[in-house]
Amino acid sequence: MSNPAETVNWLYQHENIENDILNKLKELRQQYPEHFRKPIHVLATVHDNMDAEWKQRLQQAKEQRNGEYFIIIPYKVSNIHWIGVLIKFKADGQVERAEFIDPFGTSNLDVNKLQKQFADVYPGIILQARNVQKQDNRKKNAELIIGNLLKAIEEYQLTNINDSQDKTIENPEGNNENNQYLVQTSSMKLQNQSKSLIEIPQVEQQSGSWSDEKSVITEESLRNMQKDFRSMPSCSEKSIICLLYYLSLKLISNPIALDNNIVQKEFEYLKERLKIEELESKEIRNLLEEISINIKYENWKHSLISMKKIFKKISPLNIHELFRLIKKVNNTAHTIKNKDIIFFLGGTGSGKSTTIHFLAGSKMIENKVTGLNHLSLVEINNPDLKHITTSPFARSETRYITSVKVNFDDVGRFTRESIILCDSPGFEDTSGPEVDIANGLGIVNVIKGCKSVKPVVIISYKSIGDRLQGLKDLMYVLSALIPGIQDQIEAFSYIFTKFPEKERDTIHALINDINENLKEEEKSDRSFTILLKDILKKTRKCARVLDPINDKPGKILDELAKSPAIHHPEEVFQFSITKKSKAILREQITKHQLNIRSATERSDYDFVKYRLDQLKHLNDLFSQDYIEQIYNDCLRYISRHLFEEYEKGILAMKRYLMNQTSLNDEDIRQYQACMDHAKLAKEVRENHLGMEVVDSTAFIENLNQQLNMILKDLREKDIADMSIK
Ligand SMILES: Nc1nc2c(ncn2[C@@H]2O[C@H](COP(=O)(O)OP(=O)(O)OP(=O)(O)O)[C@@H](O)[C@H]2O)c(=O)[nH]1
Ligand SMILES: [Mg+2]
Repeated sequence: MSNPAETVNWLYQHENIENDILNKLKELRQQYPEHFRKPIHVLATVHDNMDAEWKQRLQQAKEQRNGEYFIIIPYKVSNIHWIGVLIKFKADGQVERAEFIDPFGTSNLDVNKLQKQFADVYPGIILQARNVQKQDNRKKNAELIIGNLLKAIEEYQLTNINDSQDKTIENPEGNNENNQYLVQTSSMKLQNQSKSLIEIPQVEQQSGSWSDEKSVITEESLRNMQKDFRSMPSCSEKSIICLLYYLSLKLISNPIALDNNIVQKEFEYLKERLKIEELESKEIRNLLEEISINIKYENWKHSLISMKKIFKKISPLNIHELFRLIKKVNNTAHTIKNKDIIFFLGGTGSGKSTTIHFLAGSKMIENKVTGLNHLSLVEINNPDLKHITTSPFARSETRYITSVKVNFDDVGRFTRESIILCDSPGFEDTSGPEVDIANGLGIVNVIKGCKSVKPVVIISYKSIGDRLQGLKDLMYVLSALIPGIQDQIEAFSYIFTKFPEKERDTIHALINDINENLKEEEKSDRSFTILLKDILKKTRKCARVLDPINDKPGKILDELAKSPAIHHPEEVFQFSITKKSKAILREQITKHQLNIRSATERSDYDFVKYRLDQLKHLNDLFSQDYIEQIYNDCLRYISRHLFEEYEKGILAMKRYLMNQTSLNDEDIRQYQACMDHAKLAKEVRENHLGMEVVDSTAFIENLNQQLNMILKDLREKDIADMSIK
């Protein structure tokens, strides 16, 4: 490997900005050598008016091959306007990520030209815009470029989890995987927050959260796992999440991953914990056997899959994930309280998030990701879009309700008006019970707090193709959510996505055909027929079909701004989740109850408190009678247990003291143990049980009382003896 100090090459005649980059880099390398280990080549400036330079430089970038390396290309758009380009190459010479930084406020950069020539040299790879603070000062412009380029390099090197070597992952699509990886994880931190580093293969039914069978390892999921297990008291669940974290690190070949002994040690600890907590079943024992063998042979992928199965058995609902999603939804609820909103609804993958990006002014280009058609976002200007990601995959991409404020003058309308667009996850339980439950709760919290709501249903070509099955499914959810949908139907709008050019003027006829050929049971589905008639009515003149690449957002925004709304949404919307999610929530609550009972018997009050806190929070969130009943039942159980221990302890002590038999060490230890248990329960008592429940001081008070009684007794005996004398 080359000496890093020599890897900053003065390859070309440089202009000032190159010099500044190199000087800054030198300075940073001295301060933080570890952050800039990999070679970084700064190429000569590209001048926008010199046609061949951009392509030439991109070719030169390829030729620097020496393991993994970064390329920086300064690009002069005009005398006062620079941008910076960063390309990261993998050891095999493939581009791992490519992005450009354009901080100039009034940029007239021709992104299409930049992209097009880039695609000529690196087909299938997208040069993405990194989101940076915008301003118009030339000097600041250069500073921002340098700062952001070097910050990006530092981040990539530090978050080594990005530098996946994919060693253990089968890559069925060959090179496409790289493209997907690039599209999904590179560039804007904005976009890659929840993007996959690696996708774990599907084993059983797909669900969305990281605790499920099919899920992805992302920087965010790793961070969440770490945060989760660190916040938990010792228990099997903690140990499982910790192991999931270790195994995920192993799987992505992270150099900071721990040595195998640590994984092995945690695994042994988990086995012990499962026994202590009486959670071992035959199935779990079999899975543990499998994991044991897989860890031995360093088969991290299968170890991870089996570990996830154990997690699902122990915790069918990932409570941490649920609370996280609900918190995010609450943030959204807070930002749009008392506002007029446009709420986008539709099946998974129908194009809700893409439509919102389009309306908020993002630019996209058409390309393929692992063989699937996709509109990749290449320019995102609205900062609210940072959590709105899109993907061509069947699994649900959006995981919680998010809002975006669009100022009309930012998207080419010369008015001061603004509009709030709300994205939502697809209303199915394919993304896992956590998303479904958080969404069900979120809708009520978010929408009920708004002043008015305009629902926009996104209908993709595919959902018409399946004879509106997707739309029917959506209607079931909507009718549970809006019980009196027939009174609100005027407020609904429809946007059609992904329609091939020649199909666009057939939408009304297609829907009409479906309407005329409804089966009897479909006709009796009132909500569905109401919706279908409304679509027919609203597509009669012309259907609103979206072409996110060539259309301009202004017209649709104007129409949406003028359309009728649902007022008093708090009277119209109600909490609803799927039956399956309901059952899982119940199952988890019952598991909490069992956990609490068994932990109380072991006097493991840290764990008892942890579970009680969760139960209480769930009860506060859902206000469901059965949760409250179980919570109260747990409190009664713990209070009774503490009282029984107390009674047992003081009775024994009383016996000894009254009979004045000598106390041995064991008797004192037993009394002490009872007292300690009550001490451990201090926080449970303070936070849940109430002060009337027995606490540790009662043991001391009892001892004092008994000793006082004995003393009094002795004194009285003494006086009696004296009087006899
Ligand atoms: N050609 C074309 N593709 C689209 C359009 N809208 C969405 N797509 C593509 O369809 C896929 C899914 O789009 P998303 O916007 O992520 O869909 P979503 O409804 O937000 O999906 P979830 O968040 O999973 O519920 C992506 O690959 C998009 O690029 C469109 O109008 N035309
Ligand atoms: Mg989405």
